[in-house]
Amino acid sequence: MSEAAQTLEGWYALHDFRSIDWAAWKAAAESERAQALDELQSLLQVWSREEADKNGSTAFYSIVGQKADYVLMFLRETLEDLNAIETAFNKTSFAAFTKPAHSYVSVVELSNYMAKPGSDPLDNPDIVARLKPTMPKANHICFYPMNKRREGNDNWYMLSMDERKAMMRSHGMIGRSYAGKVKQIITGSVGFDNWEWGVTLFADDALQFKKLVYEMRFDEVSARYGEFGEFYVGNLLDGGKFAELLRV
Ligand code: 76R
Repeated sequence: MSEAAQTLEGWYALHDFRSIDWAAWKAAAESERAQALDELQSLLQVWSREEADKNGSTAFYSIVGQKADYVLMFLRETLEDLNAIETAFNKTSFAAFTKPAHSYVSVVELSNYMAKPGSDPLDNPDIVARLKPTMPKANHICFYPMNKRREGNDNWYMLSMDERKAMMRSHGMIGRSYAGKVKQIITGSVGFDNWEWGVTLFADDALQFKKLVYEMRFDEVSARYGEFGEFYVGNLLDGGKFAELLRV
């Protein structure tokens, strides 16, 4: 058996994609819409206080295209916290104007492929911070799930630790060349959801997603072993922008 990579886990993640029920929204009375928006704004305030207190982080983005209208991505200490957030949202009158579009459950993950031998990663404050990250308020988000292939001769899980390390190093070097332009959060979802990882990227310039993902396709670990699900891309929201978007 090949040696499994050691992973460190941080906050749990829920990507909650919803669509607006525009017919119901437009048919509602002005007062109902105002009430619904108020309830949503209160939750947004609760979530932003949790972020300020470093008890989690929340990202709020519109989604371009028909897969969803918006995503709320939550990072919290436990799966119970994520469940409580979902339930609190579902109890608002705003939720009645939304339809589920997609969701993804995972946990922030760092692997030891690039770790310095002999050191305890948890002594490194940068690593600890990456396990419980405050998500940046970048202009754009990009999310997609992925697997590492295990088919015939292309089976990631049959490779030796050294072979995987060499490939992950090359991957990491490409990634690092986008430092300052793209922020990535890798979340592991083996045992939690349909794919092995969720890839969430943040950037002020959306073209950097295309350039980064394209460049990585030529790198062996993506070219030979990467399998990808659906891509979601969107624009930064806040309570005010969302109210504007919903004005009918
Ligand atoms: O520097 C380090 O210590 C981290 C190095 C690193 C690891 C271990 C790293 C760097 N990644 C790692 C692991 Mn990544 N990453 C992806 C995708 O579209 C594709 O082809 C793949 C989707 C992108 C765009 C991306 C970006 N990475 C992983 C893993 C877990 C693998 C495992 O455990 O087997 C996956 C699934 C994955 C996928 N990667 C980086 C980036 C970027 C931008 C970096 C540099 C980040 C930084 O230095 O802050």
